[in-house]
Amino acid sequence: MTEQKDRQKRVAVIQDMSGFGRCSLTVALPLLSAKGICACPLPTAILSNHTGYPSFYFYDFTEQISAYVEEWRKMALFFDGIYIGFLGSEEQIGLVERFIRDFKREDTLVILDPVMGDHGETYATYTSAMCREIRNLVAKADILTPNLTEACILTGREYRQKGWKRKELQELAEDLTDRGAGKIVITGIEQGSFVSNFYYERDGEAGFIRRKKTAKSRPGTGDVFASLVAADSVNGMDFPGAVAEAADFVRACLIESERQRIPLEDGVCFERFMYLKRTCAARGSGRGREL
Ligand code: PXL
Repeated sequence: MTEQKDRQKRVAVIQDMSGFGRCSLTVALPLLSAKGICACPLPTAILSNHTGYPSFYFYDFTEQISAYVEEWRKMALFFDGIYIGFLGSEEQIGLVERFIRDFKREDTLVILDPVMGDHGETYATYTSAMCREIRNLVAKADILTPNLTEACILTGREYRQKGWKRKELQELAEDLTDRGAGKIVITGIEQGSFVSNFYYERDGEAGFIRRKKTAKSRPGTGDVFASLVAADSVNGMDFPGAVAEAADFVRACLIESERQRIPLEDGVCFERFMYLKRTCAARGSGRGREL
């Protein structure tokens, strides 16, 4: 039987559920849904709020994952995308590798946002063993979306906030493709009054998507960015196009969040932009306005 051409896409989203602070699943699920994708969460941890706040409740979901996934296996589910973000334990990395082995079909895209840290520091629940093990997942990723801190951790380079030359970024990206990743976008590179994203496709294009820095950086923007790149890629958009749309969307969210004086740690009010034409599934439907 031939597959219906406009069949709805389905993506497994492997990340934590944080009740407050706009990150991971609470960002990924609505954004993927708005892109017309059926998003299926596989929680890695349950938190009251993200780890950037001074205090948080953290429930590691590792022990539940096998039984949870076994039910999906019984249902013979398949996915057009497997999108991985914040993980809860070192052991989960092996479970994710197994998930990819069991659920990846020939045309399934694996999108890895190697969430580990930002601004040169690792997040509170990430151990050095976890960071080391995440390198194993890089080899399985069709698309990898590290920020500069994470790209440095993955390749064993020293982090610095500023002064990255194109040649260095190209070498960094090549190092990651040598480790097995297909397409890379390194996010949040400060270049004077701009914030750049450097994209690199093995055997393909490379370049900068640069946007004027107009607001302070905030947590969760990496999750918004990766979710849009994941959704657009699964929907068949070219990689530079997906990166550019994500960069525009994050910038609009940052500006609006600052205008509304939302506390920095509460992330970005992406919900305000969900109806916009370029970001919702009904692209070209005539509703909403361009970013
Ligand atoms: O935005 C990345 C992220 C995801 N999930 C949790 C986090 C963070 C960053 O702090 O704490 C729980």
